[in-house]
Amino acid sequence: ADQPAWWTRAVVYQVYPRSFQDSDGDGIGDLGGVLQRIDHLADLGVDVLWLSPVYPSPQADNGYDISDYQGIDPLFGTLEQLDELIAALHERGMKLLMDLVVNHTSDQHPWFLESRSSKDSPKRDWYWWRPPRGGMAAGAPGAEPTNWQSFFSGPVWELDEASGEYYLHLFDRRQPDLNWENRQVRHAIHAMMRWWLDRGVDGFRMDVINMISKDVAADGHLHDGPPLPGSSLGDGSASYLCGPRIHEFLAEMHREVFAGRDGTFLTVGEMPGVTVEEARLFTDPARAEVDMVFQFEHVGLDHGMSKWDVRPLRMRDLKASFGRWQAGLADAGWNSLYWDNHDQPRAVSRFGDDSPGFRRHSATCLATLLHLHRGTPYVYQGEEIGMANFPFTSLEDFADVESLNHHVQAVSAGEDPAHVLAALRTMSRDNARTPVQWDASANAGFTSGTPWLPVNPDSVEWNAAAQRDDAGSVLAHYRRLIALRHSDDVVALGDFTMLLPDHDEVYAFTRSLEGAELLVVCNLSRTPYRLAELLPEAPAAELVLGNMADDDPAELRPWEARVLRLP
Ligand code: TEU
Repeated sequence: ADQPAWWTRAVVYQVYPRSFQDSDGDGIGDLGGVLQRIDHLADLGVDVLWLSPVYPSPQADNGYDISDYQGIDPLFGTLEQLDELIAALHERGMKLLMDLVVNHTSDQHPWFLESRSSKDSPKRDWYWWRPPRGGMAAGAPGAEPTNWQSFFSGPVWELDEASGEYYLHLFDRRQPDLNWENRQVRHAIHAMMRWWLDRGVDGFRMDVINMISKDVAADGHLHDGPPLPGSSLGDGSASYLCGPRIHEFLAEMHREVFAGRDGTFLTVGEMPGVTVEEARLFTDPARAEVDMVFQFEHVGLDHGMSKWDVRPLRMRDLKASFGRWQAGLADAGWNSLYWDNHDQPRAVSRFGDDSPGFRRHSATCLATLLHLHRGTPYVYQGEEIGMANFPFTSLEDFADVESLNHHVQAVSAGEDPAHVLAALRTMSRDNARTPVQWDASANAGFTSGTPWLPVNPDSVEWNAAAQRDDAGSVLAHYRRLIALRHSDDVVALGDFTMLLPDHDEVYAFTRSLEGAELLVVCNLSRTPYRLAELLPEAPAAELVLGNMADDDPAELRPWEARVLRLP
């Protein structure tokens, strides 16, 4: 049989550079800061660093709006520093994954400026330009070419007064969508990707890559989506999630960029709304599209009509979702495993219990649950020290474009501002974006200046320095989980079987490979359980890894997690 791919035993660490470490005192993290903290990563034992965008950008969406694909924003440093980072990582046996944001560019990218300059521009067709709806005056309500709602509130169409046409932006209006139907666009992107690989990077995390193919009729028509309740806009996702040419585009990219190249690369497709069936097609090695998907089902389980309509997570839904993904990719395909990233609230606050008595155990319990699944685990900066949501009090505390746009839109639609603020407090992406808490000093060691987002006041107690030499810390637990994946083939490759699918508080499963079997049991609640009553084989099994020092084999305590080896 083929050797299993190297990334089946790898762990990825995500750096959101703006909030990781500042080296020059401007209050914004930078590449110099990543270089200073690189031994934190080596210490943790991670294999891959995924670096969120550092390219030149107006920063309308913190770098996910790129104005030059082949440079580094002076805010973050220089290309030379990026080369240094590649070398420093490689020296330590780690790889660098760049963020590839090619569904859209910044509206300040020269391609867009040129495209916008005239209807006859040779780059006009590089973006999605459309006239107002038949017979309607440009700018009149409803004149937008389709009824689609943007991810960041309002319509996806922005009127360009000069030409009287609209351009498409699935995200902010400063993030126009590229037209992948145009062959020149695809070639330009492939060339850019090859340029980065030649420089020494080890692959790409591909931002919303399942949105690059739009369902467009031969005459250029785009279709309305079903109306959204209580809105004049509609849901256009059927026209842009996993569109008709998506597999063709990704197979072509693989051929043009990766095929035949020496070295070991990693490609991760970030794919909101992807189904298990589609994910299997994207990641079946035989099809040569991408190595793994990064999907969103589990982080949508506490959403109602939208992410701002927050619902309690039901344990059965989580088990059903994770279970379905484990089963669906059991013999072909691969998934990413994550609780946290720069777009999600902090896991210990959202899925765990961040009150003082339970924070450490709930953080390590969630980590154990996740890292013992089949797939490649991702650690988002600060997660490994149990960082929690920020105690936001007013609208002025928020910086994120998604949060600010939502507030404007919801309040103008008549929602109670206090209610909107409460939702932001729970779900805003800014929860993930406060500076990493390195030590107990002022600004937590993140910057000598004024941080662009405030440091969480709990940094006095919750910081990396306080945990580094404490074997009972969250940090030490992450180190052990990462080491276990490296050393134990059952963790990397074993088959997954869900146990107790209907239990509301205890999450349990087995992993098995060629006669070896691990039993994982996690108590996601404050209720203690008699272990023998839940899983009779558990009390006698050998403890491989747990999150409580003074273990009582018979009892599963609040937020306790155990990895056991079955005889
Ligand atoms: O996010 C993809 C995405 O689907 C977003 O809608 C994300 O889920 C949302 O922020 C949650 O409400 C990617 C990036 O990770 C994100 O930071 C960017 O803003 C977005 O693409 C546009 O590039």
